[in-house]
Amino acid sequence: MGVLDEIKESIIAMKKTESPGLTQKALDEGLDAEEILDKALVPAMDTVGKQYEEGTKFIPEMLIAAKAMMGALNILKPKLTASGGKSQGKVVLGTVEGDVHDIGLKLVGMMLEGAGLDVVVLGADTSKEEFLEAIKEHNANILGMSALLTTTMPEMKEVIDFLKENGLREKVKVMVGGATLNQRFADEYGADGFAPDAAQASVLAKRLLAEQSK
Ligand code: B1M
Repeated sequence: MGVLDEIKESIIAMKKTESPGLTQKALDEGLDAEEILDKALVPAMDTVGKQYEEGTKFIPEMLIAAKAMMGALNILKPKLTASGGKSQGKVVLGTVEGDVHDIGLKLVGMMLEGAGLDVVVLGADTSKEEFLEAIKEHNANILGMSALLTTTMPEMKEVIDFLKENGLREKVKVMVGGATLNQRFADEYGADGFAPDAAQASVLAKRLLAEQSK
């Protein structure tokens, strides 16, 4: 078994003490951080999700697998966040209220940092009031929201409407993402952009910043 398969298996098997070491081994072998992410970490969580759907994994196990994924992701963090340039703009990121999923959010944060943006990660279960305060406090150019549940996705529209009510919608670009989301929902909620994964999130953020400075 190659090291990428070993990492993937360690996450699926919830071995949170093994996944960081194996990830380091992959880097030491010269593998690229993004390749490790795309070929081991992300597919591992997809498998865990499928096992949950099939009833072969349960919530506590999903949680431990998530910890194993975060342990591996933390090893990749310095590579993913290294940009070396001056800040291109500021992004406030959070998962919407009622939703505890934050792995994808953290990953998007790392990729945006790597793309040269200043990133403020508010974390999971962020209320519309917290989003509003953070945008004001940090004078953010972009608000990025994540939602992983079909039940929490509509909260994105609530946040966007709240920004309008408070006169902030024109000042900030809004981007959204999350496994259950797509462009159609993003349009329906009134967001400026949708990205299906973290790599495309950084491309989108740069496009939104360019539009903003026009
Ligand atoms: Co939950 N969960 N979970 N879960 N969980 C899903 C999302 C689910 C699809 C599993 C399944 O059934 N197959 C399902 C949702 C179904 C639906 O709504 N249609 C589900 C469910 C049902 C639940 C609970 C309701 C279970 C229950 O209690 N009965 C519960 C909800 C609790 C709550 O939030 N109120 C729950 C709980 C949990 C855990 C706590 C156990 C754990 C989360 C731990 C944590 O995040 N700290 C967990 C996990 C781990 C998952 C799965 C297995 C993996 C999620 C993940 O981390 N993926 C997930 C199955 C799956 O997605 N395949 C599942 C890896 C991550 C890198 O991908 O987050 O998609 P992702 O992010 C991607 C893109 O979506 C995108 O880029 C990221 C990187 O490429 N992206 C953005 C994300 N945000 C973005 C923002 C952007 C742009 C792109 O711009 C701002």
